[in-house]
Amino acid sequence: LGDLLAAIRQTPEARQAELILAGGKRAPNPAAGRRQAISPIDGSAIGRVENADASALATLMQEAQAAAKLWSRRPVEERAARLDRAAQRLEAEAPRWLRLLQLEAGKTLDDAVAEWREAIDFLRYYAASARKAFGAAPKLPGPTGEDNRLHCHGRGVFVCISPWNFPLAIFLGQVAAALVSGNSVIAKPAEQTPLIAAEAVALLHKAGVPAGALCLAQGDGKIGAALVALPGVAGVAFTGSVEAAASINRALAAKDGPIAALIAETGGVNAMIVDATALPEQVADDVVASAFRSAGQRCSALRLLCLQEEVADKMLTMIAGAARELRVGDPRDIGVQIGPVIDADAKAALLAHIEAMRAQVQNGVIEHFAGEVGATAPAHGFYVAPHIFELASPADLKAEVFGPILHVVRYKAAELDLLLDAIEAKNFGLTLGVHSRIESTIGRILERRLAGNCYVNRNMIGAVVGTQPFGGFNLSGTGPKAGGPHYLQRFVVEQTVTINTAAVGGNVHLLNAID
Ligand code: UN1
Repeated sequence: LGDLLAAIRQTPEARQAELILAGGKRAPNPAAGRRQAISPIDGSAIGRVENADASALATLMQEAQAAAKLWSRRPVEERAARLDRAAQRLEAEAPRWLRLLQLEAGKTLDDAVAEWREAIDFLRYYAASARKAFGAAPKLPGPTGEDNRLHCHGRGVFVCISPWNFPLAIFLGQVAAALVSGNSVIAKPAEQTPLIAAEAVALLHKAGVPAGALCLAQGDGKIGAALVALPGVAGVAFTGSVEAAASINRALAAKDGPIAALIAETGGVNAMIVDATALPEQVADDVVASAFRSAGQRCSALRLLCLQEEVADKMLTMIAGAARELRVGDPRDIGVQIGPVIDADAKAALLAHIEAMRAQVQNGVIEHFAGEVGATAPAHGFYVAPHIFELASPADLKAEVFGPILHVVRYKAAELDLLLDAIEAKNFGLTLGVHSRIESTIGRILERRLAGNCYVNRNMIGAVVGTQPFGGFNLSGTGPKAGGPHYLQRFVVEQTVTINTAAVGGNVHLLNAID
């Protein structure tokens, strides 16, 4: 770890300056935009970052546009091969990526491994998808004497704005999808995880992605907003809060010129419904994993547990018992299951929520479980212990609480439809869990189409690329699903070419060769 720390301390500033330079321009006054990268494990500085200069973004866009013209004309195979090369390198360099994920994002080793694996999967999956979808354009049915084909081309410049909770996998997933589809990218990673982003960009550059085709603009939401507002943005891929997605949507709509594509993945107030036939041990395991793993910092995480009243007390006792076993502390300690939340603001907001819940006893709120931060947790880290609060009604949970705090409601079997109405009324639609051994109940719940990812009799996190395409609808996002067969389609424009072969038959092959 010492070596890694030394390496990180040396490189980010230089690399960031280099990356901004590669994008066209170095900030005229670098000191103004310089800041420290902080580890949530102990609040220490682990690197320095140079923020993008808002006044240089127009130049960055010009560079990215120029690069897009060349990059989009490279054969699909060449673009895909660069993703595969990056995947290979990422796989070979496991220790340093895992340590970086632990250090900058506060991940446990389990979570770091899962994310690193997911990042590799995204690179390979999108490379394979692009070969399949954008390789040779097959001849479409039509009259003789005519050649009809559908070609796909990159849209131009994509702005990719990614979150801190999957700083490697979601960052690389968005960027890889945009690149392999023939776009150039300006990436704006979360301000909490700049080092991982800078390293991921370097990985792709080393794998042969041209510097101008992938530019990095570090900074906070203001830089993101400035990027989105630039003329020339052909598309935005965004993962983060509902509020930020709405403001990006408004900003894109307010611009003159071509309509940009928006792919937004946001949050959810994700429910799990547990009926009286569910297996209690399994429920306890799955609830604890879904609500508390990754310190609850997944958009897929369980937020609202709905227990059929006959089994509620027993289930709560078992869940609290399982939660009591969780150790909260330094995620590098292999015996710890819950690491820190991402920063001081997140910790303060979660602690405020816990206090607000405790102040609502008169509204029927019951505190069923309050965990403790382990005695060995580093003093200046951002640790929040898991908590379980029962609410009087599902309507009492108004918004996504992004941390290890679980809310519970009881329901009567005869009022299942009312419960489903209440979940639907929240207007989210990301993940849903069901625990039941009655097929008709499962069917009745699934039939309501309450979420983009539904999990039956298992936990509700950790969607696998290519196996469980991930993403929601309504307030939870636009689709298409990440790691799914339709994702890349949103990154391209389609062009139908019809050729009268009697006149220029010889050109058909040439056209097909152009990507
Ligand atoms: C997110 O937390 O922003 O299924 C989305 C899962 C992950 C969630 C990623 N793919 O748990």
